[in-house]
Formats: sequence, structure tokens, C-alpha cells
Amino acid sequence: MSDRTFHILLLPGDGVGPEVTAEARALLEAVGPAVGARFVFNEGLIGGAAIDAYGTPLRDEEIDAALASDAVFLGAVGGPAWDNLRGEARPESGLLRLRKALGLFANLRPVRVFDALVDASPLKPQIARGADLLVVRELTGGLYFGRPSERRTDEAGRRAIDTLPYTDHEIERIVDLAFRLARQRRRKVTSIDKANVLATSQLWREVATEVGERYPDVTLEHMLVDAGSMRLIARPRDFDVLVTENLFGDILSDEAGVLAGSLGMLPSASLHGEPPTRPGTVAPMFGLYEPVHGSAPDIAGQGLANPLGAILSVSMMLRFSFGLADAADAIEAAVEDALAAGYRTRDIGGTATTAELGAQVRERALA
Ligand code: GGG
Repeated sequence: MSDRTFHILLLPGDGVGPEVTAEARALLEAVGPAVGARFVFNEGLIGGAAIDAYGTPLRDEEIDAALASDAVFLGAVGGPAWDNLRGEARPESGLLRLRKALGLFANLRPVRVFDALVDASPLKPQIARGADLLVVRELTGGLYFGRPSERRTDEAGRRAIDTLPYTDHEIERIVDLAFRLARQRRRKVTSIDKANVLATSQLWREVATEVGERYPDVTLEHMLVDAGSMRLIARPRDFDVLVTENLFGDILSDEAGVLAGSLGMLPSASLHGEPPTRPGTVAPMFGLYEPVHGSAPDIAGQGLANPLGAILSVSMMLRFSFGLADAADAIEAAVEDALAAGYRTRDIGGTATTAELGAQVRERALA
């Protein structure tokens, strides 16, 4: 087994971020020797923690450190302490700036319903069971980055503007990635838009259709976001890969958390490079990994947060950035085992603490 050293910039962030990233870090440090790898962590600040320390949600130093790393692992940003801030002063803008600076246009959010958690979803077991889909969210365009984005007060009163721009290039590259990922799954892409109303969605649908013509072996369907959001919880097994713009992707993947039993279960990878070349393997690429959930300030510091979204995120890191697919498989199997043995945090109907569930996964990943 070769000895490989991987440098990870760790940005725990705010709220439950430090608690869940600590469990995932402990897991990586524990499995490293078994897979001939060494994970070296360099810690930095982002979000509210960075505002408190440096007066800004993200410094250039953290961007430079990210560029010097093999991967970035992030917890969560935001919280009520910074709710009075606006625009680029807000904690969330640090995360947006980081994604943009690193060119991470593709956010992969897999949603898997573990058998042991079918009863944790409010949906009927026959609806949630076996659902396994991948949301591919465009991450560096759309409303999140369009300008102007501002507030002003004039004779008509208070006014706020956001702008929703997309170019054909931005749409083409994310939809193309979705097709390549679908080729490794069940060969179906559902492109979600609002083409009956929005000009950007009409362009989206046009470009997605053109991309689809290059993949005759993959089925493409178009769906309006309103119908898609209903279908997602009524017939989730109809979906394989969903591809959509930034805001729709954020909302739909949070909705999909209901299928998995809790938003706390969902991991994510943000990438700019090539997708895997064959199932379970990649030409290693740089990426940012983070649980889909936010900072959950209401439960922060109490040991109640679910660490599995963070743990499954480092499993994606092993797979996509480090080429350690076997180790990633072992972690996913350990999560499945721990859940099957009944270990659950409060959000998925149990009483285990963050640290207890993290330890159960660690023990099984090393077995
Ligand atoms: N771990 C994800 C997180 O902290 N999300 C907070 C947030 O504001 N995210 C913005 C977005 O993903 O759209």
C-alpha cells in the first residue's frame, strides 16, 4: 500500500459546524493508516467565526490556503448573531465567495434512503424506501451571483433587486456533467426549470436539450420546478439525476432531506473538474465538501447534531479528490451498519449524541 499524504483545509464555521466536522475528521484520521494515507489538516475560519475574528466572512488567506490544499472540508456558516448584517458582510457570503474563487460550479448532493431510516421519514415507507437520487446543482451562477443585487429606498418606498443571469456556457457544462454522472447510474436525467415563466429557464431547457442529443443512451426529461417538487416526495423513485440551477437546486435538495429522514443525513461535493471516469473511481480532482445542512444554531453546542452528513461528505472527498474509493465504500457501509444497529441522533428519532454516533461509525469503519 503506497503512502500518500493529503492536505485538507478544514473550515468548521459556525453553529454545529465544529461538532460535526470534528467527528468526520476523527474518522479520517482513524482510517488513514489502514488505507496507506495520511490526512494533514490545516484549520481556518469562515462565516460568522471569521467575522468575529477578522471582521470579514472570508479572508484572502483562506482562499490561498484552499488553493494550496488537495481538498476543503467545511462545516456550516451563519447564525442569529450575524442576522443584522447585509449582503457581502453576511456569513453566507464567505461561502459563496469561496465557491466562486475556487470555480466550483457543480454541487453534487446525493440523496440515499438507508433502509434503517425509512421509518424516520414522515413519508409512507413504500414511498421513501429505495429512493436513490443525485441532485446536480449549478453553484456559481444565477440569483446568488447576479448583479445588481441591492436594496434602496426611493419615492416608491423600499425596493430590493436580485438578478438571475445564465449563459449557455454555464448551463452546458453543468448539464453535461449531469449526463456523464447519469451514465454511471440509471441513465436518466431530469432537468428542472421554470421555462413557462423565466427567460433563463427557456435558455436552460434549450441548452439541456442540445446536450441531451450528445447522450442518446441517457433519457432526458424536462420538468417544471413546481411539478418537480411535488414529484420528489410523491414518487421519488422516478428520479435518477436531477440537474438544475442554483436556487432551485438548493431548495429541492433540502426537500429531498425529508426522504432521507433528516437534512442532517445529506452530504455534498462541490467540484469544477471532470466527473468520475468509471463508477467509484476518479481522476482525483480538487473539491470542497460540506454537509448540506446549515449551522442549526438552536442545537449548537449540545451534542445533538447529526454527524452523518459531514461523515458522508468526507467519504465523497475520499472518492472524488483522493481516489480512495474502497475507503469511501467502507465508510458508507459503516454508516449503514451503525444505523442498522439502531444508533441515531435526535433528528432521526434516536438519543445518541453527535460523538456517540461518530464513534460507532469509526469503530465499524475500522472493523
Ligand atoms: N453546510 C452548508 C451551509 O452552511 N449552508 C449555509 C448557506 O447559507 N448556504 C448557502 C447555499 O448553499 O446556498
